Order: sequence, then C-alpha cells, then structure tokens
Amino acid sequence: MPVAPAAAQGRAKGFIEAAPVVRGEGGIVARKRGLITIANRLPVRQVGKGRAARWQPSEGGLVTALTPIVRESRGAWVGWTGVPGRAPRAFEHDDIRMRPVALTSDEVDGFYHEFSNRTLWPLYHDAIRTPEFNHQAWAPFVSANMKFAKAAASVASKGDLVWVHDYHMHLVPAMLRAMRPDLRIGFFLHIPFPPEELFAWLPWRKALLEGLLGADVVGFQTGAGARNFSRVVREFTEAQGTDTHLRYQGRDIQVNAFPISIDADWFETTSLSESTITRASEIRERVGAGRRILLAVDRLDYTKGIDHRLRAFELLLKRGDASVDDCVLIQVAAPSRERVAEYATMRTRIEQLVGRINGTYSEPGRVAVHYFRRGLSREEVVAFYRAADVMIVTPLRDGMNLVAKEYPASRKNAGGVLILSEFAGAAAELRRAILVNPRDLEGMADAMRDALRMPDDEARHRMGILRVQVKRHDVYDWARSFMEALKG
Ligand code: ADQ
Repeated sequence: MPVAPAAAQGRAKGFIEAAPVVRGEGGIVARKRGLITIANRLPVRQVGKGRAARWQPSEGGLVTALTPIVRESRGAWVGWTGVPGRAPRAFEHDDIRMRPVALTSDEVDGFYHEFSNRTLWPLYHDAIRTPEFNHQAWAPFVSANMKFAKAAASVASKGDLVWVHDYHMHLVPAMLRAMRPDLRIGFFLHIPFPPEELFAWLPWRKALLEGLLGADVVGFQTGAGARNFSRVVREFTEAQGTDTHLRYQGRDIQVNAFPISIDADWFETTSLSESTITRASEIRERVGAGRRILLAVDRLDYTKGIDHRLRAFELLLKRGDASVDDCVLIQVAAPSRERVAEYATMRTRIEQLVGRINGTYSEPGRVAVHYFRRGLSREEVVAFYRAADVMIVTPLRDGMNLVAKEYPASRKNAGGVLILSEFAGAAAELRRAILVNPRDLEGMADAMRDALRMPDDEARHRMGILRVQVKRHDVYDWARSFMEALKG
C-alpha cells in the first residue's frame, strides 16, 4: 500500500456527500451514508510504550485521500494495528472512528506473511518469484478475512458504503455481504490482477474469485487488470457478463479501472519550499557540481527491478555512453518484508552489484552509484526529486507505481526526464515518459543515454504533459470516481 503525505488531512476536497434519500420505516428519510474503509492496516500507529503510548497518523496516499471522507461521513476505519495479540477496543482519533482487528501470531504468519506475501504477491506480479502454495496458510487467511468482515459488520449502519482494499482482503466482500446484505460494497486491488494462465495456478482460485464477487464494484489500477479479472471470473465461477458488467447470483457487479494517484498539490508545494530547494542544491553539490543525477526511489522489493536497472547503468558506463565525470546514479531503497527469504537474497544481490559497479567505475570523488538502503522522510524524497535530472522507474511489474507520478508533480518549471517501465500501471497514463522494457538491458541503457542527452526544450515539453496528467488526475479524483461508482 502506498506511502505518501498526510499533509492534506482534514481537507475534504469535494467529498461532502449529497444526502441520499432512503426509505425508512416512517416514510422518506434523508441521511448521509457513512463510509467504512477496510484495509490491512489502520491509518494510525501506536508510538511509545506504557503510559506514554499514543496514536500517530501513518503517512500514506491512501490515508490522505480517505480519512477526510471517512471523517466527513461519520464512518469508520477497520484495520490491524500491526502488532499481533490483543487489540485495543474501538476508539476515536482525529474525529475518525477506528475499529482495530486483533490477529493472533499464527494468523499474522499464515494470513499476512505466507498467503498474502508469499502466494498472492509474487503470483500477481507475473510470478517473478515462484509463489508458494502452502495449504496450511489458507485457514488463517480465511479466519483473518472473517475477522475484518465481522468488525466492519459491527460498525456499519444500515445502507453504509464499504470500501475494501487490496489482496489481503480477497474474501471480505462476500463474507460481509452474507452478514450485511444492506451494505454497498466496493473492492479495490492496488496490485496487478494476473492473466488466466497465472491465476489458474491457485488451488483456491474459485473461492478467491467468489470472495470478490461479494462486491458491487470491483476496481483495478488498469483496464488490463479489470479485463483479466472478468475473464477468469467467467471461466471459473457461475458469473456471466461482459468485461465491465457481471451478473452473479441475481446481482449486478461493475468492474472497472480506477488508476490511483497522489496528492499532486502537496508534492508541488513541498518541492517549491525554500528548505527543499536548499536541500536539493546541497545534494547536487555533494555528488559533484556538473554531474547529472539519475535517481531511483523504491521499496526494496523484487518487483521493482532494482538489479536490472543497476545492470543497465553498468552497461551504459561500459559502453562509454556516459562516464562518472558526467553522471551519477542515486538509488534509494526502503527496506521491506525482511522476514521473507527472497527479500534478503535480493538485498545481498543488489549490494554485490553496487559494489561491483563502484569497484570498476568509481574514481576519487566520483562514486558511480550512491546506494541508500533506508526510508527517507517525505520531504527528503521530494528534495531528491528536485535534484534529479533523470528519474528511473523500472519495475518488472507494478500495479501503478506512485514514484512515477511524484516526480513530475515535484518538477514545476524544472524539466527532467522520466524513464518508465511499460509494466508499471502508470505507463498507461504517462505516455510522454521514455517507456522501456526493464528486461531489455541494452534498451534501458539506450534510454538512459537518450535521457541524459535530451535537449532541454524537449525535456520541458514532455514534462509539461506529464505534469498536466498527474495534476488533473490526483488521488482526490481517484477517490471521488470510485465513490461515485460505489454509490450506484
Ligand atoms: P507500493 O509498491 O508500496 O504499493 P509504490 O506505488 O511503489 O508503492 O509507492 C511507494 C511509495 O513509497 C511512494 O510514495 C514513494 O515515495 C515511497 N518510497 C519509496 N521508497 C522510499 C524511501 N526509500 N524512502 C521514503 N519513501 C519511499 C502498492 C502497489 C503499487 C501502487 C500502490 C498504490 O505495489 O503498484 O502504486 O500500492 O496503489
């Protein structure tokens, strides 16, 4: 799930619901429908211990976009606290009702680490790593999903809207519908939905699809994801219909693409602040005046194509198309899912590659690759965006990829070139990036060379077009369009 600023909290950009008219026992009653959000994590996390413990908002694009609607509608947020064992009772934070879900350690292992992150995550990302099909993980996946569904059923008022997020919650829509047929239920998948050839591998494929068919609206990042879903549903369940409208057990289900975005205004404003500008010049000076900066910012995940990107940069230097005198690659990678063995192996591989490239090409005062394995503050990330001449976003597969949108949003009057993988959802919208196939190392090295040599007016022209797209379709626009569909 995305991480982005919480700056706009409290800003309910156009979300105030028109009060729908519903038929109550005493005739026609007008009332607002609450929005219940269900996500793996609550939008707050506990900091401090014992008496000093308190809740602090988590930063995230999703949190930024949804908290105003949940607050405004007097709805609630259902999610896990991030700590196994007993959960606190429902509480209110910043005018939002929080309904924590308690998960046992076994559930966290089976539901989260195993089934969500070792089965669904790799399979849905083109099986870049071999997914595990561990039958022991299914029962905790079911029981955890049931806990989220029950928690939502207990806080929802009659006729409320419920928005369920992401692959961890595959079974929640049908479970919730069985308990509360009065609710309008929407589901949004943040990651890609795979084609039938891959989805068919899942021993639980029918149950997983029937879980989603409990929703009234099923949303995906791209049209391709939506089509893949409608096709497998027609293949493996009794549902019938078209790519966008399904009929199942006497109900209509809308299937569509709702490409997620960012709080573009926040990125623009932050990028233009004095402290960001000062920090950006400091970064440029430190890597060496006159050197062009190629930047990559990712969660340290095997889907993000970090090793392919490093090898392409190595090739660029090897071919002599650029040298450490004229450019530097900065790779910032935030540690993630360190308990999964695949992630540890990948981390070692990346560190070896950085060592190899630096060992071969660096000169005194001229390091070829700066590698930061750490999460940075949001403001620091923006300073790096502001400092970078070329942004390289080359996942092997990605639902959307928010970095691809954050960079243009942070480049007012600044030019800069975006190199973007064809296999990121963002490529469907950001057509004026240099689009690349991340598995084609020669092609990627060519793209880096072309980006470094692109004339300034062309770079500014392309960046202008990317910026218009991102500013027009920001995260508020995304939430609004999903809510419109969900209201029916
Ligand atoms: P992710 O794969 O986690 O989420 P992605 O879209 O790549 O998300 O966004 C990552 C976020 O983390 C960005 O906001 C970025 O700025 C931030 N970030 C990355 N590295 C960082 C670092 N080192 N320090 C600080 N911040 C860092 C999933 C899907 C995506 C989809 C999102 C949203 O996998 O495809 O775009 O959800 O739906």
